[in-house]
Amino acid sequence: MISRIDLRGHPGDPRDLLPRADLDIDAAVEQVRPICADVRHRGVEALIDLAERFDGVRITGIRVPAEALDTALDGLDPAVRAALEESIRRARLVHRDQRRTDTTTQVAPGGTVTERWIPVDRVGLYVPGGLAVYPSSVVMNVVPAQEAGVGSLAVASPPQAEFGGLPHPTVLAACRLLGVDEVHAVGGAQAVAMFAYGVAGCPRADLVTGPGNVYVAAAKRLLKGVIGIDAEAGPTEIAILADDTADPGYVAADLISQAEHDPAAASVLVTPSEALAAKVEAELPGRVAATRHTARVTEALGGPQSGIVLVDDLDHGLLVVNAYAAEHLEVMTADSRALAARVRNAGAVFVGDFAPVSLGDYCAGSNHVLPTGGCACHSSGLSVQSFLRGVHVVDYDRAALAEVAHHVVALAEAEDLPAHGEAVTARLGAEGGAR
Ligand code: HSO
Ligand code: ZN
Repeated sequence: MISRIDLRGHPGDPRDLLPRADLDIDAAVEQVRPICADVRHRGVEALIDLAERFDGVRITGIRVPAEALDTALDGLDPAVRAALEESIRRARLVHRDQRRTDTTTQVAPGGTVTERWIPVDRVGLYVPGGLAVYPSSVVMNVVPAQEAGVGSLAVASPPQAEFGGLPHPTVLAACRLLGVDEVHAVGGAQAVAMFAYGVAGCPRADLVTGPGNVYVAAAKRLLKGVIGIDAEAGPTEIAILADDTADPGYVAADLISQAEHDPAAASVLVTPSEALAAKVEAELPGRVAATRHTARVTEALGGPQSGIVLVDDLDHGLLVVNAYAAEHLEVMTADSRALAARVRNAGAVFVGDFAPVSLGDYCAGSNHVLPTGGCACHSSGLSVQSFLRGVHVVDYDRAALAEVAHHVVALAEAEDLPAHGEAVTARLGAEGGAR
């Protein structure tokens, strides 16, 4: 059901020995290139044709009417509505605290540098449809954008034949709850192209965020530069660092929870305890058989990207999870808090017995759009910061410029760029900046 990888006695860099899926985005780039070009040249007409080809539904326009958003919210199960409202409330609390204030640094008398945090003007958010219908991802993308102060926000999600060519109603209801009124029935790579180039009724955006399949990731790779992107999200990952104090039932349930997303999802347990490994192996088959998505889960747990990794001790385990840099890392050990504080590489860390990843997926207040594929060693999850640019505003008076002029001239000469120095001395006259 899940393989074992024995790293005991291998104290070195474990990176190449760890299970990991690789996603061939480059191959998909060639497939999406003509699609993106088509959207660029034919706009809405191309989007309508592509919807017929990929989503199997002929639509007459891309913009979702306001009444459809209202209808979707009216039809939403009250329990789901209450859950989404609580998810939004908690996410707002956390993301509001992420907002940065501008800082002004007095560098010298009369010389300041202010860092201004300016939200991007317009963001496109892609929300997948089909197999994966994630209103929670609408929350996780929209809340930080709104808290950052982004003025214009549009959502794209694939048209669904069974809903008359509209995106999935729970996605529409989530948009309506969040106050997003610009929603387009556009899916896949063509949605990224629509945001990058703009079409009639959907002006180009500065940034596109949101999860998606390999074609969405490929379109982001292709159009990066034309438009800003968040990340090329890969299949979801959970790593669990646990010792023999952990409850094997919790560990097994959590490994299964993320395996449920995708046959390519990764579930990895890192433990120094043979006893825990054996108990988790014993727990899995019954739980997998009893869960709704048995086939998907079985494939994910059995795949080369998943496994139980045996380590010498918790310090070794820490080395391994830091090398793995999981999207989600749970720590369930005798002193989870102290160990979690030593984690350096993970998209998000879940501490102790009562913080499963699925809490973070929906209702912890944390963001669930996180770096995958080892990118957690250099990247952060989605946050208010993802929607802001820091702009340095340089404000020096004459005296402050004069004081530092000779240094500018010296560096300009050293780089053989004398005109750089002259731009300074031209302002200071004969008495110049030399001091
Ligand atoms: N675990 C996914 C997010 C998600 N889970 C959405 C359920 N719905 C990636 O972090
Ligand atoms: Zn999840």
